[in-house]
Amino acid sequence: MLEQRNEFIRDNQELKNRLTFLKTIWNERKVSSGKTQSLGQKTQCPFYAYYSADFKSLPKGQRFIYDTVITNIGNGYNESTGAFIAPTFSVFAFSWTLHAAGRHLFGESGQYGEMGALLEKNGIIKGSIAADTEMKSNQGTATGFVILNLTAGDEVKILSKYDGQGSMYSNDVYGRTTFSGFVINP
Ligand SMILES: [Ca+2]
Repeated sequence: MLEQRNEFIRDNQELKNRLTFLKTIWNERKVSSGKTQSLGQKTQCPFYAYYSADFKSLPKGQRFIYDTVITNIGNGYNESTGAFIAPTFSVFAFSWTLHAAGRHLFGESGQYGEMGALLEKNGIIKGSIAADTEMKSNQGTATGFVILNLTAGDEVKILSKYDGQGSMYSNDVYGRTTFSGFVINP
């Protein structure tokens, strides 16, 4: 009888612990997400941002700042820092693009567009793309895609891999420079 009672108490405590854990997750998601979206949208935290205009290639180590935000449910993406901060723990997919211009768009001379773009999670490289063109009117394009396991607070950003050359496109004729992501399976 005493043993059964102890077992009951243990089971009860375990259930309480699980409930507390689930409440914590639920509250984290409520706090980090907007209040107007449905649960499915909230927990998927989708974002999509792009450069509003063509730009000069960036020097080594400089981060990409995607200034135009189309989608940002959960506010994980910050358009002033260019970084995505995971609002929740989950498996995320990210995609990012580059379009090297075969034209001198900012009065430069010599080399045409060339850049590398690293995707970093908490300062560690998790993805890498590069786009390069050596010829006038030719274009180099690259797209990256990664799947990452993140915990709440992890930072994902895109950085220039080396000193770039020339100009990069971000327009609706030659292609937008974009950064996007979402939770695969909330
Ligand atoms: Ca080159």
